[in-house]
Amino acid sequence: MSKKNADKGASQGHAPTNASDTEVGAAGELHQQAGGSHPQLTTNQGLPIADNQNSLRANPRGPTLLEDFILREKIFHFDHERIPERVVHARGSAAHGYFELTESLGQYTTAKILNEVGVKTPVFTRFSTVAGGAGSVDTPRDVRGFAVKFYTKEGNWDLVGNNIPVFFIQDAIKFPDLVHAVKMEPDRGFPQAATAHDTFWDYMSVTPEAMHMVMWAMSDRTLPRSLRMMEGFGIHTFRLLDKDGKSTFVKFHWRPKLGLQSTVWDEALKIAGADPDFHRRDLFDAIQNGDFPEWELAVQLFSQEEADKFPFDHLDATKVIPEETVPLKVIGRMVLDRWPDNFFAETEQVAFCPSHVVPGIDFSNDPLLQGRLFSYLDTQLSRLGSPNFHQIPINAPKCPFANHQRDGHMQMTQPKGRVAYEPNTLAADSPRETRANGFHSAAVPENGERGRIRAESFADHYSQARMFYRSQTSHEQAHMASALVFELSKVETPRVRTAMVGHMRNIDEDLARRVADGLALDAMPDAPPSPVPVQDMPPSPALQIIGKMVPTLKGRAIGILVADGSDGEQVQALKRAAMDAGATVKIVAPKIGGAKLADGSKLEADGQLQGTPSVIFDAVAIVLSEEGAQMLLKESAAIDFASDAYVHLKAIAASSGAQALLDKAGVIPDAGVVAADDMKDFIKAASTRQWDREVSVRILA
Ligand code: HDE
Repeated sequence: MSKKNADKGASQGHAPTNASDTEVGAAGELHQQAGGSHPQLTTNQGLPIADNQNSLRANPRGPTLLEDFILREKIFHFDHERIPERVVHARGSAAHGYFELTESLGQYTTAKILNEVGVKTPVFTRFSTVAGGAGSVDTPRDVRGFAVKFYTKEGNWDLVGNNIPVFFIQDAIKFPDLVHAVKMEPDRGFPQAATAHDTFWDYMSVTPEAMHMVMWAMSDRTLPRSLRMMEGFGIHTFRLLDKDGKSTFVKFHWRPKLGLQSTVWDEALKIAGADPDFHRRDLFDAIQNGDFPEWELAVQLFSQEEADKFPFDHLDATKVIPEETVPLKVIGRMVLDRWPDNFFAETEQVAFCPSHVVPGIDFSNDPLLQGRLFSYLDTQLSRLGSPNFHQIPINAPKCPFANHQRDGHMQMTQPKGRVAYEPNTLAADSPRETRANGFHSAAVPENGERGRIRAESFADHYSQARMFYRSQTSHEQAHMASALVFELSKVETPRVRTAMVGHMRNIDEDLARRVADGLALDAMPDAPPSPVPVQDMPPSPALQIIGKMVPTLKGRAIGILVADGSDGEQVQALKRAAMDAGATVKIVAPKIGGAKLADGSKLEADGQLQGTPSVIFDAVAIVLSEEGAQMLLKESAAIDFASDAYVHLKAIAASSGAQALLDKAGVIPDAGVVAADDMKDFIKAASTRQWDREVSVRILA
């Protein structure tokens, strides 16, 4: 038990025992105890437990007795430890922190959190993948959830967004179909956490409104290097309301301080094997090291009159409002500075609901958002088991809250008095509605015909998909085409493959040709008719990743491979230069105990070579003597270390002794392959990826 937890236990009022550090139990087991005073182990009723190792038996080798209530209580509780995982976004990692407003939106909204500059509001932020189960890996090709709970003075505000600013569908009624299509196929129970299968692409092929999001999903946005290097988006248009009830439309954007960065697909696949918890560990390590992840919060503000002039509908969640049309205004920052004490109590039990807003923030008529307003509250009941889930500490507002709702499973409060209704004349101190500062919905006129209708302004499914594709760098376009080829190559039904290529023709003929070629289609399929002409919108370079990557070593990790005979001074110089530039550094050696350096000293390793491949680093240094390199030629993990770093477009610094290993790994000198004593070049090359190398290591579509 850590000192911190031991202190907590002691403060719960248990009398400490005088346990020695090692005790011998009746059956001869050794009971190792951490130093310090231990609180008494008890049942859930507070009964001190004398023996936690042996159940109650009829005789030493006889049957266990039903009477053993201590055994039964322990096993009973264990049997019920799991709760249903989230139906989507089951796999997630979260952290505490704060939001600080830097620029007031007082002109547009009464929401205190958007008025009080400099005030720090506590937040809890959960990042997630969408399709996989709670135990799935961190790095599939998938959208990432980006959900922030602000514990404001006026109640909890949940901004439940994603790392992509658009969505697959325009209406919530399609969501169960979409999710059923992407999840593992129901008859066979696979694939886990993957879009590369028939049902997903079949559904896409008959859902033209998804095409813009398909482009984003096939881009490097779905392969984030770190949760700290992703943008976040509220997606929908929301409203801000001022004190007179005047409303302004708003879109919310999170922008990471470390800039955007992604992995390459082959790397993401290999990370999944090397470290299934890659993103969770990265977030944990950063926070534990005091390297607190940070994002800017920015808004796009626009009026109804401006919205009316957009060549798309601002209520359609499959559309972005280009930054070039409505610029981003930075209004604050979020810093995550504390890892949860307990994963289940906080990260698993946190319940986000887009319907959690505060006075001064309201919804738009986006039909996707409107459906979400029901779904999240509803799903928490099956997940958390009680309408009182708001009382779980991670979900409870940090401001006072009071009403006349009563009872229900797992009610934790004990309301006093005879009055549980409002209005009343009996209880002078009972909670009352307050018009002045209470929540008001936007008073907007509604007219038109009732019906199951999709507005005509929602009919353009291809123009923004085209804009997104054409806004990318040539490297990113090649990644998108290759991703489509990979995904559709996993599809067994030829019709689905060709139908998707047909949709691509409406987006970009060159893209369609590249994908058709990658699939070896005999003929170009027809493009499906588009209900409206596809427009050539001006490109938006803000939609790139490579364009937005910050060349820095901050938040990045460097691995230095050493073996017996390595030059210690060279290793230390590289380590210092990388750390000075903000990187974390790990020494990797064939044995965890370390390597015996050229000067006879020993250098301890942070990771053993076979379990610490280069895929978990952003750049590597290989510091070997000639003998060391000869020895490692027989170790495939060493060859992979060099060749993976090379094909994943990472900088490699190498000692002259390492040449034999580089040769065997197929590393060909280029701007990113530098001498180990060339610190400046290494730091520069390590701060980015060697995109130009890609054509020589991979056949892209
Ligand atoms: Fe969600 N979504 N969603 N979603 N969503 C859930 O709520 C739903 C959508 C998002 O870390 C569920 O608590 C519907 C868009 C995040 O706990 C569920 C529709 C966006 C998370 C649900 C959408 C999101 C969820 C499952 C279509 C980006 C994880 C568990 C109308 C703006 C939150 C839960 C966390 C989770 C429903 C579409 C983001 C079932 C019906 C669009 C980040 O209620």
